[in-house]
Amino acid sequence: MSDPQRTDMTNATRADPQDARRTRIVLADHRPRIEQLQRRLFLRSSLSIGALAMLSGCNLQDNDSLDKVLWTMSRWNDRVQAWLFNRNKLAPTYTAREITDPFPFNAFYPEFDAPDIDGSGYRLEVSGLVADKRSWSLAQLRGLPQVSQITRHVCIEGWSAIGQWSGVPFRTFLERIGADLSARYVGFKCADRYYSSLDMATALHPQTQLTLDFRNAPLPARYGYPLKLRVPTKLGFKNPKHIAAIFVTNTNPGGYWEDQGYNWFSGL
Ligand SMILES: Nc1nc2c(c(=O)[nH]1)N[C@H]1C(S)=C(S)[C@@H](COP(=O)(O)O)O[C@H]1N2
Ligand SMILES: [Mo]
Repeated sequence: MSDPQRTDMTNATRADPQDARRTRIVLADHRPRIEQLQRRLFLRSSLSIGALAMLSGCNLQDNDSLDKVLWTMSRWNDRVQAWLFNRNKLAPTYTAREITDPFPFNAFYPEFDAPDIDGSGYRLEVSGLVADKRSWSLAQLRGLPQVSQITRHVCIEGWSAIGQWSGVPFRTFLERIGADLSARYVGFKCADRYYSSLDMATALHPQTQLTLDFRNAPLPARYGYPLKLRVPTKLGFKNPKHIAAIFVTNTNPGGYWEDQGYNWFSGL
């Protein structure tokens, strides 16, 4: 990891030492966020924050403009990641012996607050750019072809764990509902007010799975009952649990963490 203060001050220093000092103070305040964004970029070789400040027309002197620069970086980062994303490259898979037990729980609330959903009355809502907007019961979802994977879940908070998830290949589901596969995004609304979204290429990736089971049994409440999306090519927060509704759209739906500054693409 390069030092953002050192690598990025060159332009600003040449322009005006006063500005450079103010910039350094602001950058120091936001160092973790900048480092998080920078890690996934190629700033070391291609673009400094100084250059980006000029591209985005910000002077990096107050929090508002720093936010603007960070959002500009993050949107540009999304485009680079989408362009680099290899539609056929598979995430590593593991053996049953390697499954992490107990598997960690995570959500924006403690485990005892995980929603308690009645599976018998459950219907998955479908909307947006799809031909067939009928809702789906769990029995109907279990009637679709099922696959299983043992993959690693990676949380941005610094832990990872290997789990086994089974369900419907998400591509199969999207084809079944007549989704417009040339649309840009698939959005997810969850029973706990969480929400997230994926680029269509990731939604169609062979390992992206509409998951009903964890370790060969229905998902327990803490891991997303009755339905979650398993996306082994993305960070954990792009794996929505307790899915209530799925929609296909050309407008980026954002997400719970995505809208608070976490990079939207967040590929692994
Ligand atoms: N509905 C919902 N889905 C969610 C979250 C959440 O708070 N609510 N947290 C996300 C995050 S940050 C992580 S790391 C994983 C955790 O999934 P797990 O409990 O199966 O480990 O769920 C993701 N999906
Ligand atoms: Mo996470």
